[in-house]
Amino acid sequence: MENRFSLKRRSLLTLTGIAAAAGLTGGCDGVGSFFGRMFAMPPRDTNYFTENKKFYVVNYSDSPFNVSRDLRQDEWRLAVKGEVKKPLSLGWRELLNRENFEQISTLMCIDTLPGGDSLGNARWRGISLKKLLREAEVDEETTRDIVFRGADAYDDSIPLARAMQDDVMLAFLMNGEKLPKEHGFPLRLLVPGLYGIKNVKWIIEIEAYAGDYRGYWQRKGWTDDATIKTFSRIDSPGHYQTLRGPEQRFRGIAFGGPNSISKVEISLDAARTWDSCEIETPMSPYSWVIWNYTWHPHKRGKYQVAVRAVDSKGQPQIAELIRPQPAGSSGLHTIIADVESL
Ligand SMILES: Nc1nc2c(c(=O)[nH]1)N[C@H]1C(S)=C(S)[C@@H](COP(=O)(O)O)O[C@H]1N2
Ligand SMILES: [Mo]
Repeated sequence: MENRFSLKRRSLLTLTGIAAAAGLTGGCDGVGSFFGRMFAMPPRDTNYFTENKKFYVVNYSDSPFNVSRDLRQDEWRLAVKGEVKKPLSLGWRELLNRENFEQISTLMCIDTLPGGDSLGNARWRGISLKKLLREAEVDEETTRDIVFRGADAYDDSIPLARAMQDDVMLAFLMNGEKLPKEHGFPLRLLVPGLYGIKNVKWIIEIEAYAGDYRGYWQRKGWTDDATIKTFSRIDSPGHYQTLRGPEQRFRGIAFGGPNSISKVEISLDAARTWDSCEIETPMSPYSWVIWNYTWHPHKRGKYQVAVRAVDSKGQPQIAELIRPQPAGSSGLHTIIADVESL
C-alpha cells in the first residue's frame, strides 16, 4: 500500500498479490474501483457473516506488541480508572461471570477505498460498557471522553455520551468462538457505526478522562469523530470478467455505518441512469446488507457499472471521490462488465 500512513493489514495478501503480479503500485485496497485498471478481477463471495479466519486484520505498524504471543488469559486484567468513584480491576473469570449480550455488527477500517475489502460482519458477544462504567460510578459531570488502551500501547477514545449507549460492547466472543488473538483477545471494543480505529483491541485499561483525548490516529491527523460513511460494493461479477448469456446477476454489499440501508441502486451506463436493486433483510441494524440485481443485456460490449446506496435516514452515499485520510473515503465503486455473447 502507499506509505501515506502506516496501517498494516493482513487482508491485503489476496488482492495485493494480484496487483503486485500485474506490476502495479499505489492503493491496494479497492482494486478495480477507480484506478481504471485493465486487468480482470475475480468475483468475490458475498456472505452475510464473515468467517473469523477471513476477517480483515489491521494493526498500527510500529506496535511493540507481538500478537503472535498470547496475552495470557490468567494474567490479563482490565483496569477501569480515572474520573470514577470506584476504580475496578477485572480478570478473565470475572469478565465471564458478568451479564453479557450478543450483537451482530459490521466493522470497517477507515482506510477502506471504494469497493475495498477492509470490512467484515460478525456476531459478537460481550459485556455492556455502560454497565461497567455505571458500576465504577463514573463521574458524568467531569468526564468528557472514555479512553481505551490496548496491550500494544494503542489508544483511542469515544465521547462519554457515545460510551453510555446500549450498543457499545466489550466483546470476548466472535462468531461463537473465543475472540481470536489477531482480533483482540481477550477483550476488544465495538462501537457500531464508528470506523475501526475506535474499536480498540487487547484492552487492558479504560479511563474516564476529563478532557478531549487524542488517540493514536488523531495524533497523526486522523478524525476523532470517525463516523462511518455509507459504502457499497459490487462483489460479482468481477471487474472485466467475461460474461456470456442473456441473464446476468449482480450481487454485493452496502453498509450505512451508524444507520441501516434503505436503498441500493445500480447503473449500467456509467452513472447516467439508475435502477433499484433488491435488498436482503439484515439480521441487525448495525450490519451491512446484501443486494442483488438481475440484468438482461441487449447487446455485447463493455459496460461501466456503478453502485450507490441510500441510508435509512435518506442520506445518499457520497459520490465524490475522496481519499481515506483524514475522515474516511467516499466515491462509488465502479467496474467494467464485459458482455462477450448474449
Ligand atoms: N490495540 C489496537 N487496537 C486496534 C488497532 C491496533 O493497531 N491496536 N487497530 C485499529 C484499526 S485501524 C482497525 S481497522 C481495527 C481492526 O480490527 P480487526 O483487525 O479485528 O479487523 O482495529 C482497531 N483497533
Ligand atoms: Mo482501521
